[in-house]
Amino acid sequence: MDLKNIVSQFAIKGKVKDIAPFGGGLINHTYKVTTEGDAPDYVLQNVNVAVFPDIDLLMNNIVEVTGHIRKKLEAANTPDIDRKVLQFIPANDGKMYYFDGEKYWRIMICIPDCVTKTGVSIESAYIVGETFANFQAMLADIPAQLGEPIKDFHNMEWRIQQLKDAIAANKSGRADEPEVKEILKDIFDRADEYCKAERLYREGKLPKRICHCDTKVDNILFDKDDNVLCVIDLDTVMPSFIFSDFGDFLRSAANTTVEDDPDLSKVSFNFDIFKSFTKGYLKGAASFITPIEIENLPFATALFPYMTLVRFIADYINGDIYFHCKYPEHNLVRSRNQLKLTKCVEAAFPQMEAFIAEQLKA
Ligand code: GN1
Ligand code: MG
Repeated sequence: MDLKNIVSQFAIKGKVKDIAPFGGGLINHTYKVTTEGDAPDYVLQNVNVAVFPDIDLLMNNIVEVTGHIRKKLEAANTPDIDRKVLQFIPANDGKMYYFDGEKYWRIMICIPDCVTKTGVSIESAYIVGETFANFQAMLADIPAQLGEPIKDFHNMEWRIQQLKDAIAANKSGRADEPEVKEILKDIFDRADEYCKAERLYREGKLPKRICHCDTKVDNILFDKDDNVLCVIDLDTVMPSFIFSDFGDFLRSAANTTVEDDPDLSKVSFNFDIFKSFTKGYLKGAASFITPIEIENLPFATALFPYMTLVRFIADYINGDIYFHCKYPEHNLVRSRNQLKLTKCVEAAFPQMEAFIAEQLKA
């Protein structure tokens, strides 16, 4: 079925002028639907059901989350609400997706006059920290029970197990490459330490809260003046440790280059971004954050480059079946990059701890 035909299955306004590929996500395929005249433009997505097998659970989560956030924004008399929360449009049969016999599709209104970025300024890192903390605070009292669209998504113990399974199966033969073996040694030397959050959770010391779970910089829409409009890519919103949103944001924002830069000399940890983001986050999270969560923010900052490294190298060994790759070594390049970042963040532990202690005194 052609894309125009798919769009016509949804209750959208206006006449379609153009449909073109859009954005750089690694999981779903995304298109921008431009309409004629005053009608809004739309974003059409083909949902990757290999990754999100339960589309009803997924879309139900998203409808609950966007609805709850919209109500909060309305209650606070926030101006320009349509640019501050996503709005999905039902299909003609009332469902929040359309199945064409092969693929699952959904459509949302394209927020006008916004930009995405691959990096943030020191000033905007503060605002983004506050934004993510507010996002968690707004969802703290959502009445609906949200499901896990990807089971154990940010469970480090599970990610280590997946890596072990990938190595045991060694489908691509890549687990035997000398460089891969070296990377694996670095990973397994650290595995116990990085599974700390799951242990604290089992001991009843660490809570789970509703988190976004994919807070990389390119999942935020900014207006032309660098203000945050809203958080997008809500597929992974689910109960998790707050480390998810804190750590995953810094993984992209505090890396001095992109996650797949092959030039490792460009990878380092931008401590000024960490400081500014942490300040904003602590301010926004003051209503809910507990001492054990605060104490582990440096851990969270290292956890996400580490977890993403584990996921990239597992996918490399599995033969590139999960993340879209532009060339055969892409997942290996991403892995090297995230390992370097993990080490840079680890080296900054004493400074991170000192900075947070200072914030608590202030
Ligand atoms: C994927 O879809 P995208 O590109 O926003 C992945 C994240 C990874 C990220 C790495 C559902 O996010 O967990 O951190 O790639 N999303 C899923 O770039 O696996
Ligand atoms: Mg994305």
